[in-house]
Amino acid sequence: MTNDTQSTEQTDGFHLVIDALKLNGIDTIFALPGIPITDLTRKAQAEGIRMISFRHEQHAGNAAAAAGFLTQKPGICLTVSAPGFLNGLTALTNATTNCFPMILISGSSEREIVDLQQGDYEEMDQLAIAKPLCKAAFRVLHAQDIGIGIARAIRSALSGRPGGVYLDLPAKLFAQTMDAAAGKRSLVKVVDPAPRQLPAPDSVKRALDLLKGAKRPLIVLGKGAAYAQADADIRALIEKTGIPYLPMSMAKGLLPDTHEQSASATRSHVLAEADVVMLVGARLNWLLSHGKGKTWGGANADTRQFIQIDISPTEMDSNVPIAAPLVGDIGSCVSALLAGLGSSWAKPPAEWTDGIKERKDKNLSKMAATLALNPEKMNFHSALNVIRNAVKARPDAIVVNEGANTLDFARSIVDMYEPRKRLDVGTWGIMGIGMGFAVAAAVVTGKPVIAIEGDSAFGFSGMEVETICRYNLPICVIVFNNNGIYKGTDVNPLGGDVAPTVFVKNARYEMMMQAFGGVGVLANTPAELAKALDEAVASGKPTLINAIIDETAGTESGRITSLNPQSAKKK
Ligand code: TPP
Repeated sequence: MTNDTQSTEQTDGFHLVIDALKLNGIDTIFALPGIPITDLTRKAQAEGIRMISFRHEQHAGNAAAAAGFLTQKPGICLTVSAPGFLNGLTALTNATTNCFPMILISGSSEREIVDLQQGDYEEMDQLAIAKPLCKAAFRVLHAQDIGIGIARAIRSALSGRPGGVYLDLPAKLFAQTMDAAAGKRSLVKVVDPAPRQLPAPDSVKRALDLLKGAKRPLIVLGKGAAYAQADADIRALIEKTGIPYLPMSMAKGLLPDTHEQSASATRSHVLAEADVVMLVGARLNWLLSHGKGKTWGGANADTRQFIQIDISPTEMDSNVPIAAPLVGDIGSCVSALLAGLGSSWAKPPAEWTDGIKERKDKNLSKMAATLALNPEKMNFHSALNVIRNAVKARPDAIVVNEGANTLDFARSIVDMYEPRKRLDVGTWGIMGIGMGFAVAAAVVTGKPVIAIEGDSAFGFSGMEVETICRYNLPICVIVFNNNGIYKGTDVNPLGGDVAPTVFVKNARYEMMMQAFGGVGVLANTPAELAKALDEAVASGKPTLINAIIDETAGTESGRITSLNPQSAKKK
């Protein structure tokens, strides 16, 4: 190093971390302060990073994951060592399962003591624990490596299939000093962190040939398609081919749910009867019954062929053979397909599309009749009808949704109109994403957020209503209060303690929001719910509506009752 590039000014680990994040366009951190990262949260805020501080790390982590999904930038969660790290780890693993880019940065204890297991404050070999649970894991020991460490974390989170990355920053690192100019030079601005991956021309042709020959084609859109932000091309592909499509739950809104080609209202029919299925950013996991079995039965069970668009080559043939794998980023694959359609693409046979339309119309009018039933009585349908109307009036609002019945009914009743407006329990069906996802949605988009929450689901992250109030976020939480998990009617056959699925009856959840200065409303009727929701969305004030739902209305595990193991022993 020459003298003229050296300065007398010093920098340190704290500032190098902040500068490296800022250099890469990171403007928000979701955190929970404590040793050794308290000062990092303060200094980051002082340097202009938006610091959103939570009450529990899992929710900070979920917020980071949702921010990653919405923005295609890795969401950052910052925690303390051992317990804080572990609290964040569920969110990191969930993000990886969902293919959302996020980075969990945790402070850690002294390596020398941890490795000799000498009992340090919050001692834990965090790197080893994180490794099998996320996409990549790194540790930085020297201040001059912070730039590279953060660059590796960003590239790992975003490139190929996105996912969760763990970055371990030992306490000692933060106070390490180095020459400021050299520090600046050590930082890395990641160039093209998610490079486009073009599909091979022969694989595009193979896919198009298969699609062309189909008599009953179907397109399935997954949340990967929503993440890709290739909205216009995806819509053009569907409209130009005329192929019916099914959106998975977080792909709802990529095209409006009211689109004439949507086959959602006749899902079981199209899955059972399609002869060629093109998966776009959707995996053949349990949510699609692994591409086989009864769901995929019907006339074409043995001859059905799949086309799969995915950035990860090893996703192909994971459950059933894929006749036409299309490996690449979704935007590139879809635009290559579009280019290959030509001007004389024949729409699918009318026999297929007319049959779908007929079934769909029948099911939609059945649904309309159910929604119109007992407008005074509060149950899943009447309450969700109110929310359905509210989202129709504000299609830019983001819906967060968790629970069992609350999730399954909301998914089919509440239509979405715009891409990436629905965030939910995802691939794992995990409870606890509610308030973290809601906070992230409000923070990164500034749009109104409507969180539709089962009362059990809400309980996992309920304390974050304080966070919502503290940052005055435009979030309306609606708790579907049916007194328990699935429903509130179980009884203990022996008497004594209440049944394990039942909560305190008639709980006043709205008071939790009032406790922190937000608006709390008890809604006993759909009219009360509609009024409170309209006011919440119009005012943007933090609101919690305690929607009292008939406690007998739910079913065990919502629509996945069959996954519950049955006891072989007769009573
Ligand atoms: N713990 C986690 C982390 N995730 C889970 N999915 C579960 C437990 C099991 N589980 C699935 S749905 C659910 C639970 C506990 C709650 C269902 O009750 P509620 O949220 O009140 O919704 P409802 O069916 O009443 O609408």
